Parts: sequence; structure tokens; C-alpha cells
Amino acid sequence: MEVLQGDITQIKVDAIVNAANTTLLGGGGVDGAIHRAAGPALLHACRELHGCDTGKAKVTKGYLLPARYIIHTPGPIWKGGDFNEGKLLSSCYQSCLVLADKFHCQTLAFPSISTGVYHFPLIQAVHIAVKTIIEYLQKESKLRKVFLICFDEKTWKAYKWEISGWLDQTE
Ligand code: AR6
Repeated sequence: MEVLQGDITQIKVDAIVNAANTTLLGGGGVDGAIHRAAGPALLHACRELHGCDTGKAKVTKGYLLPARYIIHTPGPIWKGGDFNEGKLLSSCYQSCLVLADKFHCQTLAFPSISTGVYHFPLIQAVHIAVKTIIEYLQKESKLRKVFLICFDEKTWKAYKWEISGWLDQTE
């Protein structure tokens, strides 16, 4: 697992993850950036998918992106924590990892799902993301590398802090 600060649309991996909404028809934030960079063929492909439930994931090609595939997952909207938000966020990461393996991906890049306009508390979200990914990679998986792409420094710091905690535990 590697934490990087940058723009997920620029990264050359087998698959990138899109923090989408349930319509899969585009939006702002990372979703908007991915649609702009991938070109109009992406919206066309997304229309054929007929939406996606929160916590699940669906795949399209990467079109004009350097990535071969885009795995679209609608994260939960934060509503205070009593609406299964944590389980749903973990399920987003898990569903994307399973699909990446199904499509024989060796490299995968995630944005920080739900911590933008969906307002999931950052520290909690980062803990769920790292825990879900580590537990998945400890099982049988063909994935060689998972990148966590942080757009802003606050998110980058939160991931670095979380991962250093996991490394302390394994020493
Ligand atoms: N590369 C990597 N990360 C990015 C990029 C980028 N190019 N752009 C933004 N981020 P958000 P959400 C970060 O709001 O909270 C959309 O309208 C951003 O700084 O994109 O899951 C969808 O259509 C933040 O850390 O996603 C949905 O309606 C993280 O990506 C809704 O937003 C997630 O922020 C989903 O909200």
C-alpha cells in the first residue's frame, strides 16, 4: 500500500476508483475530474450501468485515462453515524478490491471515498479504508499494489498517520 498526494486521473494503474453517486452519471469532486479526463464515452458507458447501490461497485473502461479500468462506487452520505455509514464505507472498499481482482488488476488506486461533499469524518474514514484494504490483501489476492491518492494535504497526513499506527503494531 502506498499513500500519494495528487490527482487520481493522472495515475497509470490497472484501475482507479471513482467516488461516485448512485446514479453513476457524474458529479463534482473526483467524479467530475474523472469524467472530464476520461471524455464523453465514459458517460455513455455509465448510462448503460443503470446506477449502483451505495457500498457496491461497477466497472467501466478507462477511456482517455491512463488507467485501464474505472471502478465506480457510491460512498455513504454521512448522516451522523447511526445509518450504517461505517459498514457501507467498508463495503465500498471491499467491493472495489473484489472487482479489481475479478478483472485481473495488479495495481489499483483509491481516492478518499465519502470524505468530500459526503462529509464522512476523515479520521474515521481513513481508519476504515486502511483496515479494509489490509485485511483484504492478507487474504488471497492478485493485487500487487494499492495506491491511496490524496488530493489535499490534510487527507495525506491522515493516511500517513493511520498507516504508521498499523506499522507500529506489526513491529
Ligand atoms: N484526485 C484525487 N482525489 C480527488 C480529486 C482528484 N482529481 N478531486 C477531489 N478529490 P468527493 P465524496 C478528493 O467530494 O465525498 C460527487 O459529486 C477530495 O478532495 O469527490 O465521496 C459525486 O458525484 C476528497 O478528499 O467525493 C457524489 O455525488 C475525496 O476526493 C459525491 O461527490 C472525495 O471527495 C461523492 O462525494
